[in-house]
Amino acid sequence: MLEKKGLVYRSTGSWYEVRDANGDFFSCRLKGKFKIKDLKVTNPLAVGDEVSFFIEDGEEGTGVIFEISPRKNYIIRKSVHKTAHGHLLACNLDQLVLIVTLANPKTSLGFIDRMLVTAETFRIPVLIVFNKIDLLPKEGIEYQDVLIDLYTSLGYGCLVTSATTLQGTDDLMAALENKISLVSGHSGVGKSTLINILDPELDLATNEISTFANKGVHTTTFAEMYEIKANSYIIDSPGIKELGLMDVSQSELAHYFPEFRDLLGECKFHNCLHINEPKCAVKDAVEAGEISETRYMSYLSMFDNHDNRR
Ligand SMILES: Nc1nc2c(ncn2[C@@H]2O[C@H](COP(=O)(O)OP(=O)(O)OP(=O)(O)O)[C@@H](O)[C@H]2O)c(=O)[nH]1
Ligand SMILES: [Mg+2]
Ligand SMILES: [Zn+2]
Repeated sequence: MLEKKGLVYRSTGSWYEVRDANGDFFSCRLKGKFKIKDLKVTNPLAVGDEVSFFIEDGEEGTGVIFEISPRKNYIIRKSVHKTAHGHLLACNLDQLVLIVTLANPKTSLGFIDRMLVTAETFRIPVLIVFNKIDLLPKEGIEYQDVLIDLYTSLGYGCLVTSATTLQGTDDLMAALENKISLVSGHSGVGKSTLINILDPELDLATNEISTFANKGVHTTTFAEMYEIKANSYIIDSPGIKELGLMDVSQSELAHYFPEFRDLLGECKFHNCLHINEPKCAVKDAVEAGEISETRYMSYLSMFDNHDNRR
């Protein structure tokens, strides 16, 4: 029996593709009765996890995972099927690359802000990529510039791309260097198309928007990691329709809005929730135009998410 360590590159239900330090791949199962402490999840393992596995004599190429190394961070959403549980999207990330578009299928600010809050729970840096610029009319570009100003001022990276004209794709490649990046966003925004431009050899499946918009079909159906360049890893993942927050209580929520965070000591009540309390520094800042109204609306929407009450 041989013991090895490796990185999970792909997870498809009960099988995991794991790459060891030599670059060899092994198809692994989890050892029976695998329990993860303190984390209620529908998938115990995700892409980006570091695992220890053993290979039984005579079983070349397949292995059994018996340990998951402690995670430095992860991106998690509420499970669509079991709402008390989370679903891990990916683990041990250096950055989240959030692909959005103001063209079709248009990404809402509410969705962007939810993704940002999720990343903020572990302070994972976020790069927001505004794709499909080739399809935007002039007014759309002006509005996009307003959003870029807003999110840049909050400390998030922003990039404008087009998979059609290749605008911004060199900058995107540069932003991925020497990092493990999760690429996420709605279905059809162009995640796989952009990754194919960065590494044409991958030849990932992509699809016309009409096919999934009508049937709700996602072209990419599971997350998979690719080394697009030495030491630059990118994880393509299935589109997300709605992002249910996990592990974010009402009292913590404001801490995950960087522009609120800076004001939290200035509210009259130390336990202010910034909803209808008097002398609230956050609400005052919204009224003074120092905090964006759209961000405050997103805060209220996430706050009202009943499942988060605790
Ligand atoms: N005009 C234009 N079309 C684009 C651009 N980027 C992607 N597309 C098109 O958008 C459609 C969807 O692209 P995909 O790459 O499959 O989208 P995805 O985000 O991977 O979708 P899922 O895998 O379902 O999550 C395809 O028809 C692409 O050709 C762009 O910058 N401009
Ligand atoms: Mg895809
Ligand atoms: Zn307040």
